[in-house]
Amino acid sequence: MAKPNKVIINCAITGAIHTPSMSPYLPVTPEQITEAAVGAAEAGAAIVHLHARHPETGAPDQTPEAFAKFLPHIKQRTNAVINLTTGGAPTMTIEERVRPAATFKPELASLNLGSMNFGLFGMLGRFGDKLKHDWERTYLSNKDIVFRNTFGQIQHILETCSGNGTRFEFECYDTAHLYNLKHFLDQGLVNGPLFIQTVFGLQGGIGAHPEDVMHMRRTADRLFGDQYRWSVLGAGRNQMPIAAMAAAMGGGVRVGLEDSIWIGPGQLATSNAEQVKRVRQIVEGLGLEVATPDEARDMLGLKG
Ligand code: KMH
Ligand code: ZN
Repeated sequence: MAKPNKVIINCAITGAIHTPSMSPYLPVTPEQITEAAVGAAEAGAAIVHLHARHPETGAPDQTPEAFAKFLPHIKQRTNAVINLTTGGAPTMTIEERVRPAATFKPELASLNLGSMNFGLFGMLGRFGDKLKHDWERTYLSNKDIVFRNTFGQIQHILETCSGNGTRFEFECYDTAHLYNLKHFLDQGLVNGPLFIQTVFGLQGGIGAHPEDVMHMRRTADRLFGDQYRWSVLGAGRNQMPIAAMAAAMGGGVRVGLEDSIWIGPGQLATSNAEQVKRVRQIVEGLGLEVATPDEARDMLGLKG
């Protein structure tokens, strides 16, 4: 892994996993997404990872028009690095998924490094009787979701976005995904510094045990040496423990309501900023410094 530096906080504002009935604090409208992103940046997030949603139903919406309703406002009000999803929702086609990044040419876009089962139904037990919209029940009941990210699809996203100067948050949900990324490095389709987001605790991906974290880290070290920047994302209750572990080992951290709607056991986070402040306390409590957006740009080789 590249030399430890300041800690990059990345905040994933709303995503496509949680649904509006689960938390009244999940940003859904363009105004809510804007305020949440600005609040996260003011609290210390150097990067904001963005999805869009339908303003009335809260369903994931990957149309460039939906992103256009908040992107200019976030850019105007913060210096945070804009990171657009190419994952969208696991039910979307690859062509739908790539359109926002292809249209807006952001500094960063997510790129998912392999196909996997995607167990959204794990949340039904807790929220089933609280779901207000039909689409939420259909979405969360589906036990057959495969999040498709074939080699051809990954290459398509790389080729579509790289020419725009967009670099990537490489999302790796298991060790095989690190090897897939190595394949693209060997092919010359990606180059360092790679920003590797290792994802823990999603049903269908690697678990969230400290041994899992260590295994991903060791594998990435062996495959990429000093050509990468490591970051972690722990789903749900794993968010803060895994962030603390990675920060202590020189990694970056991702928080945000996309990945967890919680701030403590049984306690909903009331904003993205609340999670950013919490992780910032952890980072600074370890005697580490949080990176500014420009420091993050420098560390990740972004176009600025
Ligand atoms: N929701 C995260 C676990 C993407 O946007 O490309 C994965 C994610 C996918 O952020
Ligand atoms: Zn995302």
